[in-house]
Amino acid sequence: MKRAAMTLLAMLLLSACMLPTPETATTVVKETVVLTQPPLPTYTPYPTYTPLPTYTPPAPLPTYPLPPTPTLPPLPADTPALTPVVSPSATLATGTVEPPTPTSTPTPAITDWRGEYYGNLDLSGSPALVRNDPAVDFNWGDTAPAAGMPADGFTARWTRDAEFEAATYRFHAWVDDGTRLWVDGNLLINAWYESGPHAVTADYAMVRRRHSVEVEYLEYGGGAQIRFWWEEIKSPFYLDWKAEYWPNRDLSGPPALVRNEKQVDYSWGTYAPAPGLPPDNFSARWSRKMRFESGRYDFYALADDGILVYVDDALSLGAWHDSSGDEEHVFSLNMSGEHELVVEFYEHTEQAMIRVWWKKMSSLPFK
Ligand SMILES: [Ca+2]
Ligand SMILES: [Ca+2]
Repeated sequence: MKRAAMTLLAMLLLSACMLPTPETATTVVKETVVLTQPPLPTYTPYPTYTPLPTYTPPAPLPTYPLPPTPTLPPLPADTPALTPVVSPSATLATGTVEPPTPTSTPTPAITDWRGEYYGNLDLSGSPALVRNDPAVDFNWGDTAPAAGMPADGFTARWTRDAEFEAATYRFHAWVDDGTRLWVDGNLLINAWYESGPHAVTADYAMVRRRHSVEVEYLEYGGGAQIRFWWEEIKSPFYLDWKAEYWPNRDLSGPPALVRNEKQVDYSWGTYAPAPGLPPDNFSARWSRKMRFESGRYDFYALADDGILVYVDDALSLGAWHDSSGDEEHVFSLNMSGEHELVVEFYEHTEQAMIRVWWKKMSSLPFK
């Protein structure tokens, strides 16, 4: 009896569901409309121009921060020569002049690193200690770095100038807790956090000249150590373009800067291409090997000022003269397989920019 009632209830529910309700009818109509719509057009994919580089818009001008002004040690207050003005009425007994109290202790001669030590976590205020450090190579353990300094919760800064060659350098730090490295005001290592001993490194292509190097150190607690050094990378690998820069207009002498660059696409304006290079009267060469799908390519170039483009040692574009950069140079070549590309550039005065790019125009070579 109970089962019969359940069966009856189920049948009633089923039939109720099968009854076309207004909502169901609407749904069916909607589905019909959708089904009768014409099929979406199929989009043929864009022809792939591999291995063309992606045409990213010109990068915003990098900021070239000026090298930080070195903070000179405060000059010891000179004891002024005592030249009391003796008026005829003055007596020698009342003419005693107190020499001024020196306002700071003289800084020792800095021949290596200028080390500044702070009894706080953010290098704030006047350093508790300034001294010459022959090397940034310390393991203080649980002790203070100097008398009058706390064993925990201190910071330090070492600064010096040093000569570098036109090469890529690897900067190393082995540190507990944190460190930051600045070269010419550029932050290369930012490891400002609590940590046990650990290694941090940064690679940087240096302009051949003197540079300011600044190492900051942070000790929260526990052990305290830092060792900092650098080495020249003898055989750097240029993944993209090998870029070389000269501080003259004719690419003469050894380059002042050699580094990898992703593209030949710069608008330097009136700025130098890198700190340490001049903003005017410089030159550059970009070279790379690239593999091209077979076909005809159009090459484009803009330059302010002069530009030469070589493909497999053959001069393909020669515009070695001052220019405002408005003239778009175009030349066409049949390319297949690996080719060597070389772009040379010079900047005379005022604005400076260069852009080189290409497009595959056809898979069929032209005659
Ligand atoms: Ca520590
Ligand atoms: Ca110019």
